[in-house]
Amino acid sequence: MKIAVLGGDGYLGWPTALHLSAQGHDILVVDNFARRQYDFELGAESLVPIRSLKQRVDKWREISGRTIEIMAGDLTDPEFTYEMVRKFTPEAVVHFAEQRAAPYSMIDRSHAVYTQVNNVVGTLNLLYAIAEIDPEIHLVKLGTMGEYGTPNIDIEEGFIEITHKGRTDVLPFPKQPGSFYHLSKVHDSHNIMFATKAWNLRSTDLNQGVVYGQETEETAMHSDLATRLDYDAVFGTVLNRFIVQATIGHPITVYGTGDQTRGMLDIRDTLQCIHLAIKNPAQPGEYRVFNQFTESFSISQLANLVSETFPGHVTVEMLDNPRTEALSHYYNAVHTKLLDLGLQPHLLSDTLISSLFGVVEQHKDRVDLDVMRPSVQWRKTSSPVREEKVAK
Ligand code: NAD
Ligand code: USQ
Repeated sequence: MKIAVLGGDGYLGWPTALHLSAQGHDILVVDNFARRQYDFELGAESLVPIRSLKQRVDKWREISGRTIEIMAGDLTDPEFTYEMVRKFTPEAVVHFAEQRAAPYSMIDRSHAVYTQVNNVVGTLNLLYAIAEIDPEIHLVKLGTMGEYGTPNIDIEEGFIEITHKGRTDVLPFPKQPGSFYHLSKVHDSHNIMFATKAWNLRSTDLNQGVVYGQETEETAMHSDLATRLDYDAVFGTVLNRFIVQATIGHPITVYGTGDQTRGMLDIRDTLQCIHLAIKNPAQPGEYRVFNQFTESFSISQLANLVSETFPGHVTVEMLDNPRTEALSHYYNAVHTKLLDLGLQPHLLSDTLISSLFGVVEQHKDRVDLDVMRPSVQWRKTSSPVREEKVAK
């Protein structure tokens, strides 16, 4: 198949592009390199060194004999987005290309606005391009489990049957997201559902949990094929951060009581899930939602797992939670649709954690302690424009 991987220079997009290419598909990678810019802005860097997109693609051609095409551009630019769809004529589009860090979206007004404009407008341009150029294209869009929040009932896969005053309907599951980033995904979901019905599109919304891990079968073939590993307090995700912290002898930073629970998955399962969604496309007019995670853990459980697996001494520090989120809460989310399609999960194991210790050990001299502690506070609004007005 011809598959466009949007955001294909990122943590998940790059290994997905490689994996789909290795399965024999023709791949186009699209990216505007915003992720590399955020690093400059934040003074942070991937722990594992990463090559430029061109170097990555050249190395892959040398190793596998397969070509991955590149188009550099921004999805918020409609001309670029239309041109990309028109020129490449994809059968499926995998859309990773969004600003994806909740803390980044909560820095201040301009980062919240940037996140929502980038994510919502990019997706809207893509929906129009697909509808006007080829409505047969299957859109596989990365959403997030965080769209649902933490309700006191079981979380269903996208939709819930509700009986109200004697009448029954199947309705989108209520959304209670916890950051302007997570809200952008909710807005995307509504736009995709509406456009799919209005224009008879095919779409799959993958509500993915927190991803951990760094190596996949293809990225492990050569260091030039490595994907990024973020550990800073803005882009680093929880288990990856805990593993880096344990390895360098930094306390593991549990926010709040550590009772908050999240659905999680191994990076290799992200690749498997995307491939399964593409192989089993949505029907015309169908908007479907898959909950893409394999296990749930509380933050304290993750801290304990890392402490117990690490061969040396580990300390755990309970920090005041910089976020606004429920701590003690019920969490039971359905996740059967991808298993029904054949997903074979890589469950979290001591072996995986130990192999990540190994990856971190190789690069631990690159850790910058200045970016480790949380710097963004959910409860504080800091808006330079407003402060200026107040000062006057
Ligand atoms: P990432 O930031 O590493 O990759 C996203 C890529 O998209 C980057 O390379 C960036 O430059 C590009 N991009 C952003 N805006 C763009 C635009 N307007 N036009 C073109 N390219 C643009 O993020 P990731 O961790 O690989 O996540 C990929 C997707 O998966 C995101 O949509 C994210 O919300 C979702 N997701 C990630 C996780 C996780 O734990 N990493 C979990 C659940 C869902
Ligand atoms: N946390 C800590 N200590 C840390 C870092 C995080 O206790 O050092 C806690 C947070 O308070 C939160 C949980 O760990 O309760 C998860 O935080 P995270 O930064 O790992 O993940 P999150 O902000 O939810 O975002 C990540 C990705 C995002 C994706 C989301 C999936 O960055 O793109 O959408 O995971 S989900 O969580 O299901 O919404």
